[in-house]
Amino acid sequence: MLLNNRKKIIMGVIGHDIHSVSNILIEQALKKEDFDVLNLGVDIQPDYFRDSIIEFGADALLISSLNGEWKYWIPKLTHCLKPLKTKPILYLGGNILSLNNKESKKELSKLKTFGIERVFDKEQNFNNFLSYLNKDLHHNVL
Ligand code: B12
Repeated sequence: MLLNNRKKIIMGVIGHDIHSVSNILIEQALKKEDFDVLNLGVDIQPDYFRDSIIEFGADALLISSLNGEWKYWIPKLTHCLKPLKTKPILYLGGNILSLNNKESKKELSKLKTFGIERVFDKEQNFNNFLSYLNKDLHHNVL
């Protein structure tokens, strides 16, 4: 069996969210960057993320939420990943933060308590995300 040392990434859209466009685009962009990508697609519940991490092994888990359901699902995901000995770095992107500045600060700090350090809201540049991902995975800065 040939082994490679490409970093492994699992991605999917959490909850009952069926917005698929960004999911497809992000997968294509990551494959060009030479990552091993397992795309679970849309409508993905926490236990499926967990089982995939166990099966595939993952250095990073990219969670998308476009329809606002993340507030319900992220606490459930955190609970579900708790028993894992090695956890991937968690990234959350999509339509995440409120427009209200005060509210969005609260949301960010809440996400930190759930172990999500990297949040990429809708208007953020994708290259910015890729540079964080490369730094996190290749230099273990978190
Ligand atoms: C197309 C669309 C649909 C289609 C989806 C078809 C499909 N196969 O994907 C249909 C009609 C099915 C749909 C349904 C619904 N939708 Co809709 N939809 C949209 C729309 C118009 C475009 C989404 C899109 O494809 N954008 C293009 C992609 C490329 O952009 P993106 O999704 O924003 O993703 C970018 C970033 O967010 C980022 N990103 C995404 N994930 C991640 C992850 C990481 C790690 C990183 C770094 C970046 C990242 O990358 C992308 C490129 O920049 C948006 C409005 C809009 N203009 O955004 C509403 C929108 C997302 N929908 C919305 C809603 C409310 C719904 C429904 C609940 C409506 C209803 N009442 O039924 C349902 C939900 C269905 C469900 N179960 O999820 C809301 C969500 C509001 C919220 N977040 O609170 C929006 C914002 C419309 C609005 N202004 O109200 N929708």
